[in-house]
Amino acid sequence: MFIDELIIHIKAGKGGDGVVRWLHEKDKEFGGPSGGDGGRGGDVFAVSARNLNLLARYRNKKEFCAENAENGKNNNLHGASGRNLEILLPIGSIITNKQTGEKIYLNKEGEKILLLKGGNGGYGNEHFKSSINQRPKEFTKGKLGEEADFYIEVELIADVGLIGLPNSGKTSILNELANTRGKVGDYPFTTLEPNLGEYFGHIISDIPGLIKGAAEGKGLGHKFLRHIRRVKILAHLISLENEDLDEAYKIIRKELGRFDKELLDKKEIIVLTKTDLIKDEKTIEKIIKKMQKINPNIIALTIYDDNSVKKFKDFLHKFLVLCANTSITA
Ligand SMILES: Nc1nc2c(ncn2[C@@H]2O[C@H](COP(=O)(O)OP(=O)(O)O)[C@@H](O)[C@H]2O)c(=O)[nH]1
Ligand SMILES: [Mg+2]
Repeated sequence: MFIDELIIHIKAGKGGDGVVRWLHEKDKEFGGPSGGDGGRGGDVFAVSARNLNLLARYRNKKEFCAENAENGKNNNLHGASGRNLEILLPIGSIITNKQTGEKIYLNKEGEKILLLKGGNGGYGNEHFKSSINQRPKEFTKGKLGEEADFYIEVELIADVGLIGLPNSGKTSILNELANTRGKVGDYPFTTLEPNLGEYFGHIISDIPGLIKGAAEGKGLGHKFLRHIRRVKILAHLISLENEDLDEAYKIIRKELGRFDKELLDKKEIIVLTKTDLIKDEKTIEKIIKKMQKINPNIIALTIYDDNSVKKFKDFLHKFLVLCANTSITA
């Protein structure tokens, strides 16, 4: 199951207490102080990884703790520090500390960001020794580690987002581009989770479940719409099976706009799919001409013809390069 939001409680480790100990020396009735300091409690870090299924791992575990430190020891030995805790989270995670409101974005692979600090260790009685106090009995306790609830949500970060009505061929194209193994089916909602693939260094994301009413929560669309926010360009797929292509296009655009107007400003290409279903080339050309009025960046393909898939790949690659060179960030 794909999980893209979660609340967890995290605690950094407690510092160890300082202790009161005395040296035991031969021939001396009273040895000096020798209580060591407590160790430092473990810190907690978020570490980003390229694995979308990470949140699902934490579904049944809502408490996370770094290790507590050890108390001080005799002979002035410090207690061992607690081990740090690293929580692996997917790239694209937005982590909100619910106590402070602070937000952290994990945008790149391998980022490591401090979430909570472990508590400092307390002082042992050796620390309090001075010329006027040879036998201090003071010590301090270790401090508690920081702790907080965190809301974690994931927004996919991708170069290309494949959108379109169910059955438009999104998963099939992702499979062609990236050799992924998404489920392909001729009934709606085969893809219940977004699939990601890589094509020559570009991350391609298959965004399923967009239907009429998705922005209001119909189907599963609302769950996936937010993943479009951080996609650089949209590849809008329209199957030639649709009797009214214009209408099919508009349904999706309307949902995008309803969810977030800014999604409509993203660079978009139109991909007419399943050209094999129309035998007459001229009809396809006519359709392309007509749809070009909506968006001149248009291409038609069938996954059953390698040549047309290759043309699409080149087209997509060129478009991505063009967007990068004109520094389009939307
Ligand atoms: N005839 C034809 N069928 C296709 C083509 N691409 C995909 N399909 C079929 O259309 C159905 C839906 O495809 P899928 O990739 O699951 O669409 P998605 O719902 O948009 O992800 C599947 O049965 C595919 O085999 C194509 O180019 N031509
Ligand atoms: Mg699909």
